[in-house]
Amino acid sequence: DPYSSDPKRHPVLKPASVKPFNAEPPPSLLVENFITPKELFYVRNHLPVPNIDAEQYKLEIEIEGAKKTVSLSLDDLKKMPKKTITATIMCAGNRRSEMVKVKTVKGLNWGPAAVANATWTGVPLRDVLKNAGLDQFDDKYKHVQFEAEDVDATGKNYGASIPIWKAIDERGDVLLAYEMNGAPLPRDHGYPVRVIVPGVVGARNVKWLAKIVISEHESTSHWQQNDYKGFSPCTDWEDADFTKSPAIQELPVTSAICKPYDGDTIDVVDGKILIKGYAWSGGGQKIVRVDVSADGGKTWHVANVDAQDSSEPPRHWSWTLWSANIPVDNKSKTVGFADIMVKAVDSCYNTQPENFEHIWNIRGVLGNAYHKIKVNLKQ
Ligand code: MTE
Ligand code: MO
Repeated sequence: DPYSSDPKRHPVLKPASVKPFNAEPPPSLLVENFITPKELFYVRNHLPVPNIDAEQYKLEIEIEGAKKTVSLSLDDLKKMPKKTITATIMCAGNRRSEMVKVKTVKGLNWGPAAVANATWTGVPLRDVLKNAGLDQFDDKYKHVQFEAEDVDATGKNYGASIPIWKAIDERGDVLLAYEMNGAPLPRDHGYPVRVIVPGVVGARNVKWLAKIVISEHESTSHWQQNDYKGFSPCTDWEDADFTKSPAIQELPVTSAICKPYDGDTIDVVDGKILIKGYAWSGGGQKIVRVDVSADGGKTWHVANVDAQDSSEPPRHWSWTLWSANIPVDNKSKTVGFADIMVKAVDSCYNTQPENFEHIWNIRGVLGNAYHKIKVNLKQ
C-alpha cells in the first residue's frame, strides 16, 4: 500500500477521499479563526505523501540551456533572508458540491471549506532564482516549473508552473516556505519545503518541492495541461480541447456562508438572524464589500468585516471573515424559513455570478456563484 506511510490526521477533517487523502473541516469551525490552525487546514493530495528526511533534502534549480544546475539544502535556504506572508490557499474545486446540483462533474465533492488562511515563512523565490544566476531581464524565459517529490504509479511526479513575472516581481510575493503558522510545515502540507504562490489557485502551490526549472514552456505535467482548466457549460468530455483553455492561475472572487448550514433551524433574535462566513479574491485583490440577503435577493444588507489584514491590493493575499445580523420577516405566520444568499465584491469591483447553471463546467472548477442556503426559523 503506497499510502501506508501517510501521516495521522486530525479527526475533525472530513475526508472526501482517503487514498489519496483529501479532507476539509466543518465550515462553522473554519471561520472561527482568521489564521487557520493546522488541524483545520484542508488537505488536497493527489498521491501518497512522500517521506522526506530534511537532513538529506536537496532542491535542484535548473535554468534551461545553462550548463550548471544549482542544488540547495534546507540549511542553505534557511541561511537566506527570510520573509513571512499571510496568504489564503483555495482549491479550484472548492464549493464543487453546489455546482454538482446542476449536473454531475468529475472531481472530489468539496463543500465550501477547501480553503484556509495561514502565515507562511520562507525564502522569496526571486532571491533564490537571482542567486541561481537568472537574469530577470532575459525575456527568453516565460515560466517557472515546479516538480515535486510525490509520484504516481507510473513514476510521474506532481508538477505545475507559474508565469515568470509572478516569480520575479517582488510584489508577487512567491515564497519557498518551510514554516506554516510559525512551525515547520506539517507533512500533509509539504514538509520540508513547498511553494506559496499567493493569489493563485491551490494546484500551483506545489508541496514537497524537489526541483525548479526556468523554462520557455509551461510544466508538461497532467495537472498543468489536462486538468485545472475552465470550459463553457456547453463543452462536454468528448469535445473538451485542453490545449485551447489556459491553465487556471489567479482565482475569481468568491464567498460562502459557513454558519448556519443549509437546512438548519436557527433562532430569530429581535427579528434578526446571525450569519457568518468568508470572502476572498485571487490576484491579490481585497474584498471591499460583502452583500447578504435573507429574502432570496429582494433586499440586501452589507455584512460587517470581522477580520481582514491591512495589506493593499494587488498584494492582499488573505481572506476576509464577515458576519451579518439580518432582519427576517417574522410578522407573517407563514414565513417559517429564510432564503439566505451572499456575494462579495473585490477591489477590481468584480463580483460573483448569480447562479451555477451559467458557470457549470465538466471539471467542476471555478465554482464562485452566489452561495445560497435555506434555513428554518424558530421564533
Ligand atoms: N503539491 C504536490 N506535490 N502534490 C499535490 O497533490 N496538490 C495541490 C497543491 N500542491 C498537490 C500539491 C492542490 S490541487 C492544492 S488545492 C493544494 O496543494 C492543497 O494544499 P494543502 O493540502 O496544503 O491544503
Ligand atoms: Mo486543488
